[in-house]
Amino acid sequence: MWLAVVSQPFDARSQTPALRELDHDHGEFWVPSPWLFPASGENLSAYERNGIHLNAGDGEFFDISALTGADSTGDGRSVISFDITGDGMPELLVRQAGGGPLLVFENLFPDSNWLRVSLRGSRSNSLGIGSKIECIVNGKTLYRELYPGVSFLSQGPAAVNFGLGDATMIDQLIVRWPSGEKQVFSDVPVNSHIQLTESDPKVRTVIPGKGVQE
Ligand SMILES: [Ca+2]
Repeated sequence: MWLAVVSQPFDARSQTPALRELDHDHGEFWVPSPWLFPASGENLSAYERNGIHLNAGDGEFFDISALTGADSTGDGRSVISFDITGDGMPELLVRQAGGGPLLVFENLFPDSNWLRVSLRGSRSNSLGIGSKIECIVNGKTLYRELYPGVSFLSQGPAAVNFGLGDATMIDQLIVRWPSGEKQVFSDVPVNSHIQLTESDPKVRTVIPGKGVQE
């Protein structure tokens, strides 16, 4: 397949005609301006389907693309996770160049216990970006790294989520800050959004609409 799309013209109204006759039988197409692309119905990835895999937790991953309906043929460009519904289970937001500008996949997995962690640096950067967080629960260690800018032209919240299954207690939460400081927290409530501050042993909770509780 051959294609061409004019990139970043100085005038958004400008259009460039096709440079030669197109071979539509072999999938060639021409979009005269990038601003017209979403409405053109064309597809840069040749209708390749998006994929999503479920971590079984034992080293295996299951392809649940079709099962979840996430196998869109749109030109996916970025994906972030964020709990829109406020139940602790993160949704997926997929931004596409074609096939619909934005898809939101609500998390309908069975209810599970969870923990959301946001950070405030004192010696490190203010949002703790770059921190490594370990959550030890039921003898298993879950790893997260706080990097909200994870996808093309998109950014998720500066927080990490842990799915805890049926565990009602966290054995330990370990934060390794970019400054090199390591903190260990042992009294962490489940099913809550907590905020941890560098060099401060206090675990604060974040209540939607009310902010950080001391
Ligand atoms: Ca949710």
